[in-house]
Amino acid sequence: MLLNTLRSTRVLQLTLAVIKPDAVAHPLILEALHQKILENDFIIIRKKDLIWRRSDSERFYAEHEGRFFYQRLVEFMSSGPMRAYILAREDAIARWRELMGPTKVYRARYTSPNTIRARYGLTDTRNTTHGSDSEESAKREIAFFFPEFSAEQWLEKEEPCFRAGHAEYDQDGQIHMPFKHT
Ligand code: 3AN
Repeated sequence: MLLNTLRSTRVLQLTLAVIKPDAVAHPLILEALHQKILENDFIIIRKKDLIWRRSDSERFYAEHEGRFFYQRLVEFMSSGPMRAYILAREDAIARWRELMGPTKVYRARYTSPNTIRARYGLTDTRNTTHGSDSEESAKREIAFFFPEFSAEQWLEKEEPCFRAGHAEYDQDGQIHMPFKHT
């Protein structure tokens, strides 16, 4: 099946999206977020369920060390299962961050009530999702969560298929798969 809605003239951008432990703990919220990704025409390139050790959490959030919320953030992010996605789309980074909404949940509820954090976030720390904020951080964060993934290889071998809409959604694996033309 051709994914016509996913056809794009511009090179697809990759981003890292994470569903944090507060949302993964609720299967219905996790499913709603997965559907939200699909409804917004993101292509799911990789998906991984994982649990962080505290040291992973500390490494990932090293830039926030010393901030008043750092300890609670690293504890929370290593407190239970989470889900990471590599997503592709035109303007994937900005679009995913737009869907997430502001970092602070109460601000999100006030200014952007339809965003993910406004709807499902619990507190400024337990705010449901993470998304890369630049191409540089997307590269770094994808490598952090998916060290086996080569963005260069993907760009060369798979991106053109996805961009042309030559892909299908695999219901079992819950990711999109490219298919090659004969
Ligand atoms: P974002 O995730 O929106 O890019 P960052 O990178 O500034 O925001 O913060 C990383 C994470 O740190 C946030 N997702 C949130 O969990 C936590 N955090 C940020 N600011 C606060 C705050 N003022 N109080 C509590 N937790 C915070």
